[in-house]
Amino acid sequence: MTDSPYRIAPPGFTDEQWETFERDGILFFEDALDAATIDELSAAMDRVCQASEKYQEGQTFGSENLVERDPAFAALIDHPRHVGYAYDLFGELLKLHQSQFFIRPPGGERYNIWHPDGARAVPYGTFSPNLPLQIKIGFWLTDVLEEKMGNLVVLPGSHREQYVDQYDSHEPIDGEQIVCVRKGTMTLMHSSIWHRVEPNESDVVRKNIFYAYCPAWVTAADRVLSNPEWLETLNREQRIIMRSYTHAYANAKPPASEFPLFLDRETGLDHDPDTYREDVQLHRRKRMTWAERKHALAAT
Ligand SMILES: O=C(O)CCC(=O)C(=O)O
Repeated sequence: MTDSPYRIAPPGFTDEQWETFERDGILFFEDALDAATIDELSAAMDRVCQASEKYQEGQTFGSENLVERDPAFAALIDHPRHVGYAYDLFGELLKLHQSQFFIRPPGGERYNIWHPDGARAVPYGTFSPNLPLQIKIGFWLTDVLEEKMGNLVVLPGSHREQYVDQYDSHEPIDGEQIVCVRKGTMTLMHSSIWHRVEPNESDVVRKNIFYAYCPAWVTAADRVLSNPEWLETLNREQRIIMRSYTHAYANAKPPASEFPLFLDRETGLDHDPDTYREDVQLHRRKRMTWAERKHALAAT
């Protein structure tokens, strides 16, 4: 037990999961969501659809910045089911990059062509060839058990490739994986992995949610600033992870009040021991991420 007001970082990668993530660029967690959670999130999706003037039943529909649209989505910002994985990568500068859902009905248009996520002209991999600058967590709310159900399609291992011949097309690629998942599955994807979407020729509407995370200084995809009144409704960690700064440089150098975001899972500390003199202030200290430590160990 600790009397610290701060939370210990929730669980993240096991060594085996890390090895698979580094090799394939994607992880699958079956039965990550129980039936009640699937129902709760599906109901929140329905509320967002009903509140939108653009929603038309039977048409492909997507919505962004979900977190501000329904409390069920705000609760996912720092949910211990997945946030520890994002913290393992982005550490004390963790930020929510995007929260979005997709509804892909039978025959729906606008299924995506091959692409990686992130910057185009100079992609993330140029700067960070080994560690991701963005990850995307997927929550699958409907069974997608066969091909041609509006599936996500990934090319495992392609997160280190900056060129793919089939870019801008739907052409199949040898080695691609047409993702077939049961509802309740969570996926965790390196955002530089190449992916596309299958047409939906089934009679089932595909529904899923994506939450992407990145370091604070990477620009968000679905907002510039969050509504200050809405931010007040969040807990401390959720509010920090939204990184809604009116002073731009705070994205790189957040205020002292935002440290620690979490305490170290193993030591329970808010800092890395033996790195600086005692008097160096916490918000000015570098803390190693779990993934950084893992790479450092692998290099020795
Ligand atoms: O709908 C999907 O499964 C994937 C959407 C997509 O390509 C993306 O989020 O970048």
